[in-house]
Amino acid sequence: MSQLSLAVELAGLGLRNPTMNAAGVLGMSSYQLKRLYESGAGAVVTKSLGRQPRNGHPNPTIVFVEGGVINSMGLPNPSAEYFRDEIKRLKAENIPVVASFFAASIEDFTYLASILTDAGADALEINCSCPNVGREKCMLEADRESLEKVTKAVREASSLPVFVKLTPNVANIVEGAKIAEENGADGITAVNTLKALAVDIDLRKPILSNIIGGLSGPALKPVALRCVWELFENIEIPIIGCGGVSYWRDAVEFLLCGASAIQIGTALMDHGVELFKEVNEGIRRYLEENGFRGVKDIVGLAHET
Ligand code: RRO
Repeated sequence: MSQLSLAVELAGLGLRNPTMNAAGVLGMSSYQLKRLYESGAGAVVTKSLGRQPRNGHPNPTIVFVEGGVINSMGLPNPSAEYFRDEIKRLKAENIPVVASFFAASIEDFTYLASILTDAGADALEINCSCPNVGREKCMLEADRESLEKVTKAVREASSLPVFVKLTPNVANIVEGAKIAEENGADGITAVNTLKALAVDIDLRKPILSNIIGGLSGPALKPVALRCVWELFENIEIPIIGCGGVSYWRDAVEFLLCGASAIQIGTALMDHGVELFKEVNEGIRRYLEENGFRGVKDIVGLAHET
């Protein structure tokens, strides 16, 4: 029996392997999340939850483009209040749960952090990077002051590990990450989707009802890798890589660039939930064949000269 283990630790959160789903993909119920865990995910991430239930934007909210998908779902979710029992169901089965949430005010961020903590979540992921709600002012992406206040407020409201999910839609992703780190974040999830647009030439109109959406999938991967690379060189807290992981090799690329764990989103639509097993087996094979003993051995290795 090999001594090799895929287990990782993220700011005190111990996981059996470094994979999770990305927030928003198959995270709308405990049933879906349980299925992800049973398929091999190391932890599961809820759909981003708000204070009130939301239906999201009218259709079309998703369009397949070359190299990925553009979505403008508009934060549909059943509310954090409703999700409390879903989290409790997952915790009754010892499933590690990362609760993703968003709000439009500091007061709501604080409220959500405390009810999700009380529900039993293992970690919080602050979504301050949704590309699809700018007009409603929940979009904190390039706003340093809000990022500082939100991180600080959530940090004070919860003793759980706090991850801050950042947007790639900024000139310098390190700035936001440093603000989050200085204000108590335990990790950075990099990245959310990249602002994008698709056009229907017959209708001569943008396809999505919201016009602009967020690009995910293979086309996002090189951008996400670049962000993880820059973050690893500039912050101390762990990085969770997200953006275009479709095969085990992609996961290894993220680990080598400095991610301590990875999230898979869009590829679950094409490859199904079996992908977690394939990715974990691929990482294990790679570690074995190259003489490494664990995931930690390769985190950031591509930075070594
Ligand atoms: O629901 C969405 O429109 C959405 C969210 Br909350 C997000 O964080 N990222 C994204 O691409 N879509």
